Amino acid sequence: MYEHTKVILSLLLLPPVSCTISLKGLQGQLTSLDYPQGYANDLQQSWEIEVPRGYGIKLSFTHIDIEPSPDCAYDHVQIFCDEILHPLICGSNSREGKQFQFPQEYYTTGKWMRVTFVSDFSNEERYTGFAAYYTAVDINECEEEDPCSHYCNNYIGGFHCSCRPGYFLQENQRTCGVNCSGEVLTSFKGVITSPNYPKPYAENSQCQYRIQIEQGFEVILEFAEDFDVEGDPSIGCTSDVLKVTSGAKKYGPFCGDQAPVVKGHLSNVVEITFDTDGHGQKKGWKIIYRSTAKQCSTDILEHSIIQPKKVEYDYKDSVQLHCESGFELYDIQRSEHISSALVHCQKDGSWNSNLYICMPVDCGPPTKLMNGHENFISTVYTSQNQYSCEEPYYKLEGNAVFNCSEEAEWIDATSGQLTLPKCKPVCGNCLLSSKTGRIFGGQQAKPGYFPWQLRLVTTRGEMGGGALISDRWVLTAAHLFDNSLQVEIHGGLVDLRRRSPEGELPMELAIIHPSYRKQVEDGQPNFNHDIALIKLREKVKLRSNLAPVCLPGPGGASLPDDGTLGYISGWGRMEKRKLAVILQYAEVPIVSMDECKNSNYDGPKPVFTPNMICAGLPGVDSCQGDSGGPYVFIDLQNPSRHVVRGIVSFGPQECGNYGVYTHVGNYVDWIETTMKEHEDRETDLEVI
Ligand code: 4AZ
Repeated sequence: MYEHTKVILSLLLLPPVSCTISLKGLQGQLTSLDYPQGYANDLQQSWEIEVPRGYGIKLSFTHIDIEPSPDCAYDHVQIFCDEILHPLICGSNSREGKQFQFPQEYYTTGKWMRVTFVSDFSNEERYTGFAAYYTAVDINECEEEDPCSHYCNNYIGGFHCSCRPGYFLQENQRTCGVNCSGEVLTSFKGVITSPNYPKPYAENSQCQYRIQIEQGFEVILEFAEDFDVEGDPSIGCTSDVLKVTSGAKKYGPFCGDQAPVVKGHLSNVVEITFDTDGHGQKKGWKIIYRSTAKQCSTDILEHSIIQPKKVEYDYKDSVQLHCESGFELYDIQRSEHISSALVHCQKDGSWNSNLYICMPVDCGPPTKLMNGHENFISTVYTSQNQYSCEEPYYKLEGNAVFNCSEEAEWIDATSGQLTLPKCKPVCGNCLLSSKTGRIFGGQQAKPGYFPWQLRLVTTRGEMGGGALISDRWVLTAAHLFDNSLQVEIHGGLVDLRRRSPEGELPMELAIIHPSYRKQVEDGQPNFNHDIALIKLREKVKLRSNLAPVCLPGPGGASLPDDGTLGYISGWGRMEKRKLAVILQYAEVPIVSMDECKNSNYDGPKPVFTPNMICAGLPGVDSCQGDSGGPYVFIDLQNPSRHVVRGIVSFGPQECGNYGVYTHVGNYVDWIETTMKEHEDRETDLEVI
């Protein structure tokens, strides 16, 4: 019933009176309202006590007389401090016979406390309330928190940390560390250890060491075997950590009891940091460092030779540079070739050799071959050139492949010699397919059938023929020069109404066989040795209708059997006594000399010698105007070639029977020696 009444009345009554009192200072007093007369209903009082830093608060109740209730639910005092809400306080410590089970003194470690007093809407009797005082009390932080890593010194209102000898108090004023930073080692070798090594290193330390040696040198680090740093490297060294940094290279974190290995060379600046946590007793570490000059590579310059030759080169080393054979040293800055250069190994491990290059020697374009071609891509050392000739009129004599040598010369790839190959005229090739015909009783030639055929006209207007036997020599009959010292020569012709692209081929020299004797009017005709050579002033450019015929080879003196067919060609007289306009040719057989000897003669019988060939068929013959022209045969050894075996010389009787031809095979030696003799001789235009 009582409980019930309280609830109903509390709903009907006015809201409780509340106030907050702030208390500052080292001591003070607080009492419930109207103490000691008795407190009113519906009170709500609170005190906020605050003392200076470094102090705690001691609150002592001198008097408590508050309406008791189960769990102090109606009226009570409550204390809140150090984040703890203390149990509600009610009852009386001064009434006789009443037990009071609450503490009457409260302490804080913090500097703040709140006290609240609450009364409800009714009191069964008068209660005086409470009275309490507080004092600021010194806190012994050293005991309570152990805030210092080494020594803690308490004083009223605070504490102070101090360190063991060799340590200093760090910025946080709590922890002691060692002075292990700022050391810079500049010598080329040395030792760095953890603080106190080999005694246990200091806790709570951030050590920084720096090795800084001269540029151009490199640091090599080695850890002493007895490495011992707190932590487990497999989980990333969470306790104490040793790290090494050099430029972009980072090593570590290192910890544990295995000496780490820092491989290779570090730059000339190395930072070592060692951070330790607040506990642990480990021996630490020792780094022995040395240094080496930054090395330059042995590959200084492509294709170069260096002196002196060493396995490795250090900073400030210098070498003399030359180039390998086939290369020349080139000074890029001065734009000139030099024989050698002195280069230095620089601080950064590079040579100052980028000012030079070893350039391959340049052979320049290979010598041009007359009537040939060169085929090359480059002209520098080791390049290759392949010569070829203008086929099918010329063929290469000598080796085709030439290499650009170390001496900047094109040398024969096989022999190593400088001698160039030559494009030699190809003889005896023609477009003639075997067709029977007649010259006197012959048929018209087509261009290319007889490319060696030349037309000769003496200064007296006598017509004759000749055969090109090289690109500079003409074979003809000696008797053409009986009345004239010079002839006009035309080549590359078939139809006389057309002009050849070459025009006239001027003669340089005519050489009549030394045994030939000029024909004497009314004397006995003697055409023995009717052979002459003409050297042209210039070599002719061979083409399809201007190419030499072959001379008989060794053993050419022996003639093919009687009846063997050969070609005669020329612009001489034809059946109707007219000179031909289009080159005529005919195939005639060799016949026995008796046929010529036994012919009918109007005048004196000519002289017959073994230097002559008798050939012809009735109605097929050479005639006036054909003299000096060739009588050619297919070479039986090489049927694509034609060989000149005869020169139109004379006719024992009227044209149309047998003709007599100079037996060229008997004169091959004379021809060759004469040509050789005059090959390179500058001779005036003259007849010998
Ligand atoms: C001449 O007078 C000539 N039938 C050439 C050859 C022959 C006769 C005369 C052969 O050039």
